[in-house]
Amino acid sequence: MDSVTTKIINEIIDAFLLKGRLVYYDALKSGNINDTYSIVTDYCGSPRQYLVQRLNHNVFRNPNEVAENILAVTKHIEDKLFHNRVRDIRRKVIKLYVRPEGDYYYITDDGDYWRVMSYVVNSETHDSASTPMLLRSVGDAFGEFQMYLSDFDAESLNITIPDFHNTEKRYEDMQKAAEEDKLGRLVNVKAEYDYLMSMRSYASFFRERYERGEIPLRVTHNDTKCNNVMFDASSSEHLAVIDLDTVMPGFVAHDFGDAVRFAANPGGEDAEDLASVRLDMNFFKAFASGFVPRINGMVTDKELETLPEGVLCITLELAARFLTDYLQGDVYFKCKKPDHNLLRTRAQTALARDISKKLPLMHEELNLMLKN
Ligand code: GN1
Ligand code: MG
Repeated sequence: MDSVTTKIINEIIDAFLLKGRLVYYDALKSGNINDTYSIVTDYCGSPRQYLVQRLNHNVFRNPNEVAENILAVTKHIEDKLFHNRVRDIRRKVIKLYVRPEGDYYYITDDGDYWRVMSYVVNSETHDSASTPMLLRSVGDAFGEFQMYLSDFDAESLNITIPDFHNTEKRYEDMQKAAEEDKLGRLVNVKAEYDYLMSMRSYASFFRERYERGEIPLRVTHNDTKCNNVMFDASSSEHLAVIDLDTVMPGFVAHDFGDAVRFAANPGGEDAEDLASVRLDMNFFKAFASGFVPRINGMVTDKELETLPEGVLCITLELAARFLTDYLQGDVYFKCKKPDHNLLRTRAQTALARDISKKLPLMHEELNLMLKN
């Protein structure tokens, strides 16, 4: 344990009046934005576990609005679980801790925002989907999340990151960064840039349908990576959906698409071997078989019809975001290895190419699924 973090974690324990004395903490490495630690305290001889997180204040400009959204959404889900007489509610929805003064953050002298969330004992998350069964369960969890929030007023949510899934804006930012090319890096991603620009017409796909009144805005999670679903480590039952910082009004196809983008690519998001990057149709089917039955009946036919385009659009969008960050000097996403944003750009662009070829296949599979 390094002494700086130990000192801060002890301050957080005091600020939130957490039970016990710090025994141990561990950094959880999977996030690209916030810093997360699991901590263990000793409370009169018995261990207590919590999640402690430093919110990236540059990305989330208004931390209190993030907390308000999390509180509102978790309360809504909790009420539903209670109403449905679900047991072990604390394992199915995370809790955000509040300080005695009523604050949801401890702010250090450096201006860092720290918060505390419940830790679900005997749980695990998966950074990749090892089996179709697991992915079906991830689909079920995110579909259930949609369902629980289907009667939540989307308008009442704060916009924690403006234009988060505004693909047109992401394209504009990429074009601007390419025109500036301030680090001379464009030459390394010219092929990827040209491909993404050739697909630009997709950037307006969902906005146009929304403006024509064909698809509505709903409460969406907006970061549906499979590692944002917790599982019971013994029974493999899915538990809480986590990482609620970006819950905002959005399109259901984006949640569907982002989950497939991440989990149905066996190469992984930042694969170095591009030959391993593809959309695996078995994984696609597995996710859809968990997600679609949950939302079917609640969403419109048009929303169901456009789920495959969600996979393509969100992949193009993330490729554009990685490319932009690479050109701007790696200022947004945490880089965990050299040229990380370059690798991410290449992998997501390769994935988008494969996804665009498989659009008809995805439509076919979904049509079959909906007929049965
Ligand atoms: C970021 O930090 P993490 O893994 O929860 C990003 C997502 C990207 C994702 C790509 C607030 O999420 O939008 O899809 O990286 N979150 C934010 O791995 O920008
Ligand atoms: Mg996230």
